[in-house]
Amino acid sequence: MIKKLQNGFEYVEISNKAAIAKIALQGAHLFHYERSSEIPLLWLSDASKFELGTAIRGGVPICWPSFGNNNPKLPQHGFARTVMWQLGEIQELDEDTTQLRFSLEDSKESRELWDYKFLVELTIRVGKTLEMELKTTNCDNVPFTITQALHTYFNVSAIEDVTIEGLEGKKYLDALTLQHHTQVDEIRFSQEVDRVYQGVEDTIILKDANREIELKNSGSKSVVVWNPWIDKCARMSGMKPDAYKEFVCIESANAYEDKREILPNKSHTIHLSV
Ligand code: TA6
Repeated sequence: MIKKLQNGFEYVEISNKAAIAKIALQGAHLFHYERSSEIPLLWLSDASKFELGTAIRGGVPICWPSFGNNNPKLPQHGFARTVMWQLGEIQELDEDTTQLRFSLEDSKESRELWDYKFLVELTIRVGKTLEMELKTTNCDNVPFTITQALHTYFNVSAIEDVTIEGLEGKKYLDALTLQHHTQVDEIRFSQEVDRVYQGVEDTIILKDANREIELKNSGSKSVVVWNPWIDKCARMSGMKPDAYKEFVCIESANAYEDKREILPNKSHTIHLSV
């Protein structure tokens, strides 16, 4: 079940009647999910590196214990996506659904960056639906606060044909201008978009030229919508210059004011079903 690339990079490959998936042990990073007789749901850069210590460009990077770069002691989007996770149980729940569990605990290295004891568990169910549950448990004797995101890159046929519905009326921070706005209509793309929506509880619909994708989140009231467009895409690592045409990120998050304080021996779970 565990495969290795020539450079030793390890991943798990899952195949059942409903779907196939590939998950790297580094970052418990789901980088491929494809339902039977459909095109892949997740986008993966063909310029992405599969090297230890470098986040894969695409799929679902786990941003944890921080989203963005608000904590100067931590790398952008935290350290969870570039460290090795433990692969736990793999269960065939039925012929259409495989469940995998990954875990990450604090270490001497992690405590030098973020001085708390923790257990993070990722459960992925691969089937006709993709489900991801990211559970953080505070194993320390003091409270800690996290921000996090399932930073999902969705494969689209052409970004200019994409609309995102379900965020109408929601307030958002424009990360490019640091201004706050309210979303009026569905979201369309004709320039760089980097927005953190708050108060989100509804289903989000990604409409592409040839399919509609419904996202349902729980444990999360913030959603990040991002496409780098031309100039930022040209500056991004692991991306070819025209990659911006092929994906949009809709990220199930606890970001900015949706940060979560977790008390000792308590947990918080963010859940995505798509
Ligand atoms: O989620 C949007 C964002 O914060 C963008 O600002 C952009 O930086 C993107 O994440 C990718 O970040 P990364 O660290 O993966 O290059």
